[in-house]
Amino acid sequence: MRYLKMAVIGVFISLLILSACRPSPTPTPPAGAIEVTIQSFAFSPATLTIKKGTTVTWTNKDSVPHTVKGWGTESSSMGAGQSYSYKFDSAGTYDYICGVHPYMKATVVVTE
Ligand SMILES: [Cu+2]
Repeated sequence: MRYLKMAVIGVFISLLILSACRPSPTPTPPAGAIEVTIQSFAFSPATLTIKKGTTVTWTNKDSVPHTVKGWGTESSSMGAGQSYSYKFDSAGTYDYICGVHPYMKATVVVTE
């Protein structure tokens, strides 16, 4: 019985140590996370200025699919309510369009 008791205490202590190592249970949104809305066949805001290292999330609020296409990359097709995120690590001007509707144009300006 003594061994069982010690084993239980050992497991309890291990769990305590493990839980102390885990990040806090309430995840804070990443600093400087920015949202772009796709609605009525337009990106809003059309020009966005952010600091480098910022993640931008596009969310499609139209019922038709859109993409984010530019700087040599393209998101997969976003259906209604779907999102796409991209982290801008380098300063510069990033022009982009929707691959499905190339007349949809917008820009992300990334500063140092
Ligand atoms: Cu589109």
